[in-house]
Formats: sequence, C-alpha cells, structure tokens
Amino acid sequence: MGNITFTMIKPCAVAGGHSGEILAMIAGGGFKIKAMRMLRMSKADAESFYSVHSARPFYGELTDFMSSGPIVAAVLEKENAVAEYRKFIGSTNPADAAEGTVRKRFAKSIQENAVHGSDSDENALIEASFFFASRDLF
Ligand code: 3AN
Repeated sequence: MGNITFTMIKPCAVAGGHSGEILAMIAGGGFKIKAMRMLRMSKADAESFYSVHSARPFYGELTDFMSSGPIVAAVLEKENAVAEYRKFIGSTNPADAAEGTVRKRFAKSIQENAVHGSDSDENALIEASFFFASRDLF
C-alpha cells in the first residue's frame, strides 16, 4: 500500500477555470501536494504518457485532447493514495461517477473527464517521474 499518487487537471477543467476549485477539493480530501506544475503537453508527450493505451480506438482523440491546452500536473500524498484518490475523483465515465466526486462535479464526458488519477502504485511512480525530478518533490 503506497502513499503517493499522480494527478492531472485536464485541459477541459483548466480551460473552464476550475483548477482552483479542484485543488481546494483535493486539499479538503486530505491529500497533500508534494509537487505541482502547470504546462502544456506536446502531442508526442501525450502519446508517450498514454502509450499503454496506444492500441485503443480513442488513443488519437485522447492524445489530441490532452495536448490541446495547459494541464496542472501534481504528485499527491495520503495513506493508500492511489485507491483513495480514485474513489475521490469518481468513475472514468461521469455518468457513473458518485455524488460529491470531482468527476461528478466537473467532467463533461468520458474523455473530457476533468482529472487523471494513477491506477497503481507502480504507475504513480512512473507518471510522477514523467513530469517531476526528485528535487521537485516536497
Ligand atoms: P482512468 O483515467 O479513469 O484511469 P482509463 O485509464 O481507462 O481511465 O483511460 C484513460 C483516459 O482515456 C481516461 N481518463 C479518458 O480520458 C480516456 N478514455 C477512456 N475510455 C475512453 C473512451 N471509451 N472514449 C474516449 N476516451 C476514453
């Protein structure tokens, strides 16, 4: 059971002006921000980040979307962070997201679903190191 997860506030939520509200929800959920930056991924960055999904039919659309504007990338700390954060953000498809979750409140569709959350401790470390060096973690 790890204590680190990785999140992105996706281009739809940043463009919609919801970064502040989402960060406030994250803090209110008991997640400590260990690292954070705002940036825009290139198409190649998004293809590399989502390479596990390269065979999926939505890969082109997903990587276009994720490189369409700035994101906020962050590393979060909490006991059992990966599972706790996935519960906190809600289901991938906002139609299935529980009341009170970030996706219930801010997701527009299965693709424009406001936030990313790592799906395993191993991926949390891989994803965090895609954006942050160890000296960026506090
Ligand atoms: P999660 O982000 O909840 O772990 P994954 O890993 O299944 O979900 O999917 C990665 C990302 O791909 C999702 N956040 C979503 O933006 C996008 N995605 C997943 N399924 C679809 C789909 N059927 N159509 C379009 N985009 C999708």
